[in-house]
Amino acid sequence: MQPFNVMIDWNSGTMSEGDRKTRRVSDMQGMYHNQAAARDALDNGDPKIYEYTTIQLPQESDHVLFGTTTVFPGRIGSECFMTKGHYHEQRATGEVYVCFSGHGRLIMETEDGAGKVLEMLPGSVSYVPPYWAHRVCNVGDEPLIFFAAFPGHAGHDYGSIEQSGFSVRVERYGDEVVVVDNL
Ligand code: PAN
Ligand code: ZN
Repeated sequence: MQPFNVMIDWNSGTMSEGDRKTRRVSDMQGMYHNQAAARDALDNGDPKIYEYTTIQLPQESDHVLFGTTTVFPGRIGSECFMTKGHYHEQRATGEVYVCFSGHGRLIMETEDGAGKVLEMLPGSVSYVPPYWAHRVCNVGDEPLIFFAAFPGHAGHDYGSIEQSGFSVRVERYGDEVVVVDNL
């Protein structure tokens, strides 16, 4: 394989190569705590929650996959727009998130019951260690744009999160951001 460049447009978070996916409320059924608010959002235009691009490379451990994500600002009820979140299928793979613009929270947890929430802001580089599920919430009024890199063989396990969710959620009231237990 030959080395190559890709270009990232930091205003939008789009990348010159790779497969861009859009996630709307309809793609995240049951993930927001306030189900009535989620239904309202669905009936009112099914807003875009986030978009992400992943470079197309062999999904092998010798390679490093990378991509950008743009989480749009907004809330479903009080809960901030967020990514679906996932474990890596190969649990023993980590990831690096580099935030370029906007303001967010990175929610992480393990199957052993450990949890951690980190702030994401321009210049923050967050390390997601192996075994930690991860989800990003936009707590600001601007798009939250970040870059991610992870081992090629990581794979994505969305099912575990779809079934049991994360143990906390991030809500915003006025300018106050709160992390609430999902009981
Ligand atoms: C990221 C995520 C991206 C979208 O590249 O895939 O932010 O979030 P979901 O995958 O949870 O929909 C990553 O963590 N890759 O491993
Ligand atoms: Zn990941």
